[in-house]
Amino acid sequence: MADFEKCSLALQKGQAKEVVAIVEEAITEGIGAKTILEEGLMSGMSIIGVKFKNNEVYVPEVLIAARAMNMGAALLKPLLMEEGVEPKGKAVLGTVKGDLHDIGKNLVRMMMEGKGIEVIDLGVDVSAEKFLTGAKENSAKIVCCSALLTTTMTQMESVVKGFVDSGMRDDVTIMIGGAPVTQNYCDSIGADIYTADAATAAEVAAELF
Ligand code: B1M
Repeated sequence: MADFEKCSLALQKGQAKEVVAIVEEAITEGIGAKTILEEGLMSGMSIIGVKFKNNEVYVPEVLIAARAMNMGAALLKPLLMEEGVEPKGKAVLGTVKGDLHDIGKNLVRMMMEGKGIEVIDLGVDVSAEKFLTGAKENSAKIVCCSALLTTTMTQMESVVKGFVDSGMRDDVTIMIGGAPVTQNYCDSIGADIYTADAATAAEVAAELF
């Protein structure tokens, strides 16, 4: 039986090989991808978050934990995909300018792809202009912005403004999320939809299509 406690500890130590092995074991045992993600991976990452806040671990440790998390999560991607689903529509996705956090964004991508949505991932540190060009070039109907810092979430307002100024505001639905983001903030900047987690973001996006 895959040991999620061990997986969480390995993730916290950045032992990517160990994390990958336990995730593979859990998949073989037929445990659901969502359970593996939440109990094996995200549990470890939230402990790292608390330790990071309390200065018990520092950026290098967090980076190797994040690498282990991304490697484990990548194995779950095929399980999150619905077999034979035709692409429902296109979304562009990115972490806003000045922000390098990509784990939550990657989860949003995986969950959306799992719902049959084609996701154009613009990466991290994405400027308002890049969101605009990305949406235009790909004729994307949904624009997804992720932010993890209180100092960078304000970039989401620039993204909304960019679409207003270019006359494209009515062509897209702007979805926002990330730890510091709230429904109130979404309302205040004129974005369309706030969701608290990646799975809900994907459900809502699929409904929009
Ligand atoms: Co950063 N960091 N970090 N960090 N980091 C936080 C966010 C912080 C809360 C830690 C803390 O102090 N407790 C804090 C922010 C404080 C604040 O602004 N309020 C912080 C800080 C301060 C910083 C630096 C400034 C530290 C420094 O250098 N002094 C620096 C900034 C760098 C930059 O971006 N310019 C920094 C750097 C880093 C690392 C590079 C070391 C690393 C990132 C590695 C990577 O992403 N590849 C890192 C990490 C890993 C974290 C923590 C520990 C974990 C974040 C994470 O991946 N969580 C984090 C503490 C924490 O969150 N507890 C912290 C797991 C992930 C699944 O959750 O991304 O929230 P999350 O995604 C969730 C939801 O938010 C939602 O779905 C997911 C769940 O399903 N969601 C969406 C996300 N995007 C969405 C979009 C949607 C919908 C839902 O629609 C479009």
